[in-house]
Amino acid sequence: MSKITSIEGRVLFNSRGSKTIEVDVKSDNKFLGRVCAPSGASVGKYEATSFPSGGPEESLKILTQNSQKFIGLDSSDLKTIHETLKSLDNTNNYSVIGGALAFAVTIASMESASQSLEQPLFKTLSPNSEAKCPFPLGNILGGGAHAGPGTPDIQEILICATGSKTIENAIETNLAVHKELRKVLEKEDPNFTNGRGDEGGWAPKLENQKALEVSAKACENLGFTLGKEVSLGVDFASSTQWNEEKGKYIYDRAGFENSTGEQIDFAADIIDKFKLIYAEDAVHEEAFEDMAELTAKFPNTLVTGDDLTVTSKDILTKAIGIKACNAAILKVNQAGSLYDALEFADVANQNNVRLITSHRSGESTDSQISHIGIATKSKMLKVGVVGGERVAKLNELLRLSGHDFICGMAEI
Ligand code: 2PG
Ligand code: MG
Repeated sequence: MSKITSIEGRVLFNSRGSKTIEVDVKSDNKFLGRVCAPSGASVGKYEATSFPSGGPEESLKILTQNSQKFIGLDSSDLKTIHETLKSLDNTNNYSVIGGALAFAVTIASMESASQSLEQPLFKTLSPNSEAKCPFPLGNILGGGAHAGPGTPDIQEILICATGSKTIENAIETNLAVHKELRKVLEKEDPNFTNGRGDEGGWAPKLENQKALEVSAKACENLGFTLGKEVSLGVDFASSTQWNEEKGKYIYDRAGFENSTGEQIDFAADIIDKFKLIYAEDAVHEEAFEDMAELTAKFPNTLVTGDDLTVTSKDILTKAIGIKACNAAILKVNQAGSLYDALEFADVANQNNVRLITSHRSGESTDSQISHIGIATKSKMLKVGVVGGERVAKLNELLRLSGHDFICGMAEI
């Protein structure tokens, strides 16, 4: 058992250039766990608040004023560390201390404990289970809240090398599709600037259907059959389009509106036509019944909740009750602390809801989420395809597989 001997933080920047908080937890004066919190652009209504009203500086001040409460704790005792945070903030959305602080303190403690135990983080989080590698799921074309005017309303078109037998091949295949898509886009529009969205996916001036077609074309050009070697996914991020007052989904960029029924058909047509393996937030964050309709219709697609389930075990339990989804995103900072997120993972795994551990659009170069994906038995790891802060997570999977820590790919 190693004891926390120091804990300190600092304010620095994420991949979008926004301020965030980083925390260093040291055990036995030498084992360092360092974690920097990410943040989202398309944020669910019921997510933990990233920072209190005073921003990252206020979270840092709270940490500094309360650091003594963590000194002497066993750095691997996640529950006690979580409870210490809860003693500073008993709100259910971390609005007092900020979910980003809860994220950084809990993961940095477990990282520090792993250093002292001389084992990878995923083993500290899940000591007894067989480690499988999640399939990387990456953004190849972006729009919505992650890219500017003229791009698709749909937030993300994703690639997953579903036919790959190794992590090396899966990563290489995703990279090849991303590269080929650039060529297809340059042919389609000679003025395409090679601009990319927040997560490294291309950000062309195209409407939704065309964006999906060019993505499929890139796969075909490489000799791949959709649904075989590779599969496409979509994060509709539909809460971005949802207009509560009108009771409609407004597709500003493409210039149409969908009633709730039309939105279900819109998503279903895309799932069918492009044989999607993965469909995230196809309806808005409170449309549980509509999601259930899609889940019943597409048993072979991961009909996934993100803003819908916000890594909350209570909301997931509600979703399970009405079979709203068969898969769910796990983002630790949506929940706040790692303890909260692991509880959510247990509920998902006990109820056959497949997990996808995910990055945020504003990221750090840390790679602990790769370990969290393995430890939670996630089927996929949604971390992008290119960009230093995205590749850091993929490279960590390669490092672990190179050491024989992981045996085989997860079964989707
Ligand atoms: C999402 C995420 C990550 P953000 O909606 O799934 O891709 O985006 O971090 O902006 O919420
Ligand atoms: Mg999403």
